[in-house]
Amino acid sequence: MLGISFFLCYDIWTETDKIIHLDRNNNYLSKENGMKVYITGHRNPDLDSVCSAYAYAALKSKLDPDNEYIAVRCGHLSESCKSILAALEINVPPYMPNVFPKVSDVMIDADSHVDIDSPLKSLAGNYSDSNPSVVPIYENDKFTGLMSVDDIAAWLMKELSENEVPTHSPTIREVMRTPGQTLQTEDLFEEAKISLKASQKRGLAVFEGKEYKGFVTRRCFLHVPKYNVILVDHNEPKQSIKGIEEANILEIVDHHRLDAIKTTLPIFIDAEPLGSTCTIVYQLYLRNNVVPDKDVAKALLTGMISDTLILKSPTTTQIDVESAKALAGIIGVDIKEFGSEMFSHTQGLASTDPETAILADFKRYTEKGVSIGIGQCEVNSLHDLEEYKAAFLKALRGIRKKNGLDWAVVMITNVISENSVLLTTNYRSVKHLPYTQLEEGVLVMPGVMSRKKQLLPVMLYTLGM
Ligand SMILES: [Mn+2]
Repeated sequence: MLGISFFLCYDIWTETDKIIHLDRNNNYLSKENGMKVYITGHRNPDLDSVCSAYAYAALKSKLDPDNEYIAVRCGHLSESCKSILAALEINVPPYMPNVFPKVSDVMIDADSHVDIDSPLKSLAGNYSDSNPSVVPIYENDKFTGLMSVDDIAAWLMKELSENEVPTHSPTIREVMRTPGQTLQTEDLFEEAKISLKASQKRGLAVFEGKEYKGFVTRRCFLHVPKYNVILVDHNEPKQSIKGIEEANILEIVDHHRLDAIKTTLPIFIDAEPLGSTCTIVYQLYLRNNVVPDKDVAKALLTGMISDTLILKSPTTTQIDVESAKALAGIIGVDIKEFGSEMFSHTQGLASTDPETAILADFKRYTEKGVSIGIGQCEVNSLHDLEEYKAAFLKALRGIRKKNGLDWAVVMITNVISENSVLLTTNYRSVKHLPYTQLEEGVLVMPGVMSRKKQLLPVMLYTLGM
């Protein structure tokens, strides 16, 4: 399937009747088999990433039923994300670690069952039709190995070296030689290609675990298959699914700064400085006159509420507010109640591993030769801060050291009361921060909710003091 879609893309340059192009609804038109398109958010996926991937896959499937749109996530979810998605009964996109081409993308599924005790000549039909270089052979319906044309030639040459003509018509068992090495469906295309070359065999059998799945021949490796991918909630290749450099990027829908990968073909990009990617996806529903169903609306509102901290973060725009209202209407909920309910499933920080919690959303910046790291954790109450603050400060010092940072901080944001507490390592600029210090390493930041719009600029400013 992937091989086919690769050729279709390639055909843009060669055959106009097989062209894939975008129609006015951004559908990929092809007259051939449907292609598989994977929609993924960034690594360390957050709610906006998984929800926008899910909702956009639903929209694309509706607009373009000829192709298959599959939402995936390229990383593992935090415990908080997991419990929120579970509580809201939102479908979690399956985990897909990479888009490197694999053996499963080029292997041939064998549908014919040739038994090892059948006469060799029973294959005469196969050879007159298609000239297979290998044929999968079974014994009592269990795969035993691949018989290659080399096996037949070797048997024949041995016969001819001893007799004028072959003495008898052999069975496959007599002709077939010992099986060679095998491959796994998940093996990488490039590595499998090298294995096959080195094996001197014409084909290798492919297994998934212990189960026989098909085989590959040298012909399978003539063209590199490419995965088709749509990126949501990110555009930088280093934040994307592994192997993205080798994939076809078909679209980008995002609300971050642009540092995208170079593409071969013109692509659809919707990058807008809105509060969440889910808001952009909702705008795409509107533009295409599609009303999201309740499940999709719930996912979209979840991503929006999560990225904008219940529409309170300074990244929130009027479009986010209006979109959230419309979605809340579809679901039949009150935004504030929905948000509080959602964040009530966030894991309390006292029960988490401090390092994991800080690194779950940790961004690094280098400015004026100073390297800083800022983590952010969202909570719905700061009443239990006493219980975990010492452990968090200790973890923060460890993170600073391990990552060679000059200054490491974590902002713990109460999304309900719209305040944050800043935990910080010892650094000379701490005394210049315009926040009240409660005790060493602990500062209160009333009204501060955004790392990129509020805290980061202040921290960068103090570096020059
Ligand atoms: Mn986002």
